[in-house]
Amino acid sequence: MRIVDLRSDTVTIPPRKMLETILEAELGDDVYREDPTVIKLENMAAEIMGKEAALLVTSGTQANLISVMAHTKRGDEVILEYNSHIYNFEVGGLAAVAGVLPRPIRGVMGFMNPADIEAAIRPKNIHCPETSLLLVENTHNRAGGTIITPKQMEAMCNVARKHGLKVHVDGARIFNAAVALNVKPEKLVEDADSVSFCLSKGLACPIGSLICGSMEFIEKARKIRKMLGGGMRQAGVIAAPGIYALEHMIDRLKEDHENAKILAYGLAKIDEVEIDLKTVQTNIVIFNLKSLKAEDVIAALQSRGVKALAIEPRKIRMVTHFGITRDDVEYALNIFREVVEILKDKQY
Ligand code: TLP
Repeated sequence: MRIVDLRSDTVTIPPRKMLETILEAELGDDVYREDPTVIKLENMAAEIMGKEAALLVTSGTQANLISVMAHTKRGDEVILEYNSHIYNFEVGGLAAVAGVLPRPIRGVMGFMNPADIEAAIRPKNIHCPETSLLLVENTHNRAGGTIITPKQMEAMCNVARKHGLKVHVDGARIFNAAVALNVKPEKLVEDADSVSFCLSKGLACPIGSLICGSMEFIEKARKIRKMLGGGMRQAGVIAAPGIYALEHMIDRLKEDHENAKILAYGLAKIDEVEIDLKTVQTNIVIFNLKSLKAEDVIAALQSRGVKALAIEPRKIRMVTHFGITRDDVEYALNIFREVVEILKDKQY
């Protein structure tokens, strides 16, 4: 059966050329900082993000957790967006491991109004925790892969800065934002203290994320990574595909964005679907069903080889990526139409 897997860009299979770089990679023990391939990748990442240094870690979740721990002390409060990945889908590591108090505020397409941020910052008072960090997600996954522009970043960071907060960007998909806006990634994080990004999403690597920030911050992060069991030895086997990805896989994200638009416009024509096309800015398509249950639609799609995620009782997420062609999108749309018709018929 033909499979079109739109569950996530995390399902990408690395291209052969990327995997071949592993065999050629010069390796060493990275805990001793002796892996030249890791050092090369970290230097590339730091340069791309306009920061002093970078650190290779195992995953986006680990990158965010380490970053929070490096910026805060236990008992601090951190401000983040209500639907952010860190708050909802990182197993509560923020509270359980970092020991900080999350203070969620509602944003619009991931952007938090500076006035709302300011209102959430605790006063200097003996009764209150200290607010020490603002977390921003770019692109914002649950909002539909929406972009936080440099101007929006500046507005949020200005208020954070005014009150002495640090700013960390969960840039799991920051290259999608940069490519869509046609700006350098560093432009999106110049007002932030740190940024993490994933190699294993749209960039199609098998493993890995990077944290970028000041030398001092990265040294702290390196020690925390070791404490969390994330110190790796011949990690050049992870870094080599990462280098390949930074050199070859960024520009092609455009294709994923085009395919996401085709998918979204196709879905918008289906009566059962309710979609806000403004939110389709990169490679994520999130939409509501008017009367059908998402789990029923997902099951019917799955039995026909099209995979997607039910993210709420009537909400579905589809993500385009390296493994998805325009033809796959057209095929998935046809299957989706067929499934909706069948399920609607059953309703009556
Ligand atoms: N997101 C995954 C799942 O966890 C839902 C996905 O399929 O979208 N930040 C953001 C914005 C993310 O979307 C994700 C992963 C992470 C961090 C965590 O990255 P990993 O999965 O590498 O720990």
